[in-house]
Amino acid sequence: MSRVMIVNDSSLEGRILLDLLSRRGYQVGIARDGIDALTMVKTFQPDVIISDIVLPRMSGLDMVRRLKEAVEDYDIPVIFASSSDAKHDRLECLKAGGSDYIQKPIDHEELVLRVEVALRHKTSIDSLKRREGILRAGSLRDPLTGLYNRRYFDQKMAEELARVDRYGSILTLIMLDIDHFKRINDNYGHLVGDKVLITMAGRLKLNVRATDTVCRFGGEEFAIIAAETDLKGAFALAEKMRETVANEPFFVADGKTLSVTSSFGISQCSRINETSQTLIDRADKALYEAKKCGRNRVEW
Ligand code: GH3
Ligand code: MG
Ligand code: MG
Ligand code: MG
Repeated sequence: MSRVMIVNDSSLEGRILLDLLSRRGYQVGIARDGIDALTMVKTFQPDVIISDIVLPRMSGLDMVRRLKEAVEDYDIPVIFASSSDAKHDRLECLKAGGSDYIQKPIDHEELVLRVEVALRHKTSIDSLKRREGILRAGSLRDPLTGLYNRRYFDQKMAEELARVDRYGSILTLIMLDIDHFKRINDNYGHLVGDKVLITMAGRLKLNVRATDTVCRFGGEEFAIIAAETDLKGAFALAEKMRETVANEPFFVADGKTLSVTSSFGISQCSRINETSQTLIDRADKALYEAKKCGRNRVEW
């Protein structure tokens, strides 16, 4: 079943589109504005997005720009809906990264056809990616979260360490471990645990720069390779992530939320006898300290 995400701040319009598309057999989710949508993309994982342009907090155009920056190989088609019939507005939508444009008031037959076209594109891109092995197990991606996996982490670390050697650049490693994750699984089940991991992955990705690499290191552990970042910068980044995790509840099922915290350990690359393993070991040690000191903390 294909998933359609509607980004619309009018509950009436949202409702009408939801009814229309649900009747056509789509699974439909509604986000109220660009900020909501950025989070929801990670949990709902839409195949196509239908978005207003003018929205509270973050516009539809900014939302797509952010998604393109934050999400590797971004490929979710976005149909913009607007009451403007100005050429300038249509062009802005396409420039921002939208794939299509529909004029309001929305003609239902036209919208359904445009959704079908967008889904055909998405499906062919997905199968192309599968063929390339990007989504296959044994590739460089973790299938649950879509993040890079341990194998990619090892490659990337080797590259970055070579850069440190050659150019004397700075490199830090941040390890993150979800606090008491076993309890989440035990109390709510593995599917909820999985959902927390997916949401976590999304929050981490949306909080790093393009030069940082977020990986699922294993289980409920994540690693962020922060290039050109010193200890102070990495600490600020880890603190920001810690807050993003701890301050906003995680949506796990219809309306149900969970509070989640996480602990962080940081190590900075030295130029002498440093290997991926020595960096991991020091970050792990710091992480252990963070756990020992009460969790929901950053240590280095
Ligand atoms: P701590 O605060 O000390 O880190 O406690 P914890 O419970 O998070 O630590 P522990 O390492 O004992 O537990 C990790 C749990 O993560 C155990 C394992 O079943 C669970 N886990 C690992 N991978 C997955 C996964 O892909 N999905 C789900 N749902 N659970 C997973
Ligand atoms: Mg762990
Ligand atoms: Mg553990
Ligand atoms: Mg843990």
